Amino acid sequence: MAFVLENTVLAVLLLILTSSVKVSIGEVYKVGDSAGWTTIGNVDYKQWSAPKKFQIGDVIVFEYNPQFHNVMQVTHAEYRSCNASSPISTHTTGNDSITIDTRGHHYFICAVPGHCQAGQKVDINVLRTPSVAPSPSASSVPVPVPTVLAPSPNYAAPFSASNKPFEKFGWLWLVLQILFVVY
Ligand SMILES: [Cu+2]
Repeated sequence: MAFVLENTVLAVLLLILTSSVKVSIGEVYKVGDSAGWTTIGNVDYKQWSAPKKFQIGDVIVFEYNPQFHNVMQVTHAEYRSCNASSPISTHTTGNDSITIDTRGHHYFICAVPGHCQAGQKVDINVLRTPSVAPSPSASSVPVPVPTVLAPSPNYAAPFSASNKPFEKFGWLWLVLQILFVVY
C-alpha cells in the first residue's frame, strides 16, 4: 500500500515538475499586420517591428501580391542602401513564412525598383540577451500541498502553524513532508 502511494506521489511530483518547464512555441508575426507587405498606405515597418520582442523560433509572415512585390533577406549594408543585387535569400510566393533561427538582426527588403526606397523594408531584431520571462506556473506549485496533507490533521496542524519554512525551503520541504506522510 505504502509502495503504491509512494509511486503515486512520485508520479505527481514528476508531473508538477515537468509541467512547470514551459515548452516555447514560436509566435507568428504578420509583417505590417492587416496591411501586409506593401508600399500602399505608407506602412512604417520600423514602427511595426520596434516594440516586438522577437525570439528564436518565431515565424515572420510576408503577405503580398507576388505580381507586385517580393521578399529578399539582405545584409545590413544592403538594407540601408536598398541594394537587392546579392540577397541572402529570396521569397516570391506572396505568402512567405520565414522561421527565425538565429539571434541578431534579420533584414528584409522588397527588391522591386523603388519599393525599398519607399519604405518597404523591415528589420527583425532578435535580442542577443533575451529577457528571462517569469514563469507563472512557479507560483502555483505550492498549491497542491494543503490537499495532500489535509486528510491528516496531525500533520496539517504543524504545517499550517508555520507556512514560512515551506517558502524558505520550497521543494525540499514539500518532498520531506510527503515522505513523512508516506512512511
Ligand atoms: Cu514591393
